[in-house]
Amino acid sequence: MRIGTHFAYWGRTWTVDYIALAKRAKACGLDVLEVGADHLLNMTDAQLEELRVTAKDLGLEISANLGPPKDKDISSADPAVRAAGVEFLCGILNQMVKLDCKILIGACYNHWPYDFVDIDKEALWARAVECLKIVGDEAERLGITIALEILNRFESCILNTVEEGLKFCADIGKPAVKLLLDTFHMNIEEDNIGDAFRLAGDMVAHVHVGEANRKLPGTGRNMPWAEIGQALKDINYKGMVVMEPFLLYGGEVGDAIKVWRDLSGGADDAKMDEMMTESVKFLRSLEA
Ligand SMILES: [Mn+2]
Repeated sequence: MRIGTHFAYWGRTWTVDYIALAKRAKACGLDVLEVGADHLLNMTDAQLEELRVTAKDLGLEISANLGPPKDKDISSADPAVRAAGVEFLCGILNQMVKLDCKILIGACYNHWPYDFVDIDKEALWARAVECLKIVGDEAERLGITIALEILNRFESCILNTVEEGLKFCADIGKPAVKLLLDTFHMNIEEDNIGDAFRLAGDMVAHVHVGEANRKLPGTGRNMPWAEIGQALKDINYKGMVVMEPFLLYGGEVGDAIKVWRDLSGGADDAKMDEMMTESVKFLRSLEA
């Protein structure tokens, strides 16, 4: 099991020093650092190369997590916005090659955080499918997998369940386009989390893990971790298992994730690392 975390665990801003975070992630026992995919567009080739070499030397893999902005939403009714969205996604894929990053994940099919101004689901779905056919071909050409994240009803009106995700991928019909299943969202929308993983089967290209309140895996009592571990074995899942723990109140990260209180227990930097290290051990114990 290759265990990772979203980079924003450690901070309140989306802008970070990835070189420092890569070292910190490795020190916590992590195998994967999930970075902000849109950040790659603002990085120079030299910066991408520095991060690629740093990660390679550390034995750390990089995944790229995207929440597209509204003006680059491929589900938009405006053809110019859709065209900008396709260009944006293809641009990110090409930057990922320079980083030797093989997986783009997230709500790539619309914008995030979604504003729910347009809730014509069928039309949003159809437009996003057409654009993802183009982006899916580019991903395949570059050897990259796109894992579309199934989100809960408060974050998306397109994909809320694995059943919908499978239909969406079938409509796209491109081998590079698969699914991301996230326990936080599944806990809200699926009847049974283990069954949902088994239903998705080999279409699961990426997994996000977190407690129901987005705390670190293993720190709560509600999430059926043993069942989740068994389901991943049942589907012979070999991809990354990436945490998305959001504990810090305030700042642009806390505001976007809607963290309205401190969930860290007043942790300082050292304590944040200690808690991450413990959670990595917990996830590894699920493999046994
Ligand atoms: Mn997620």
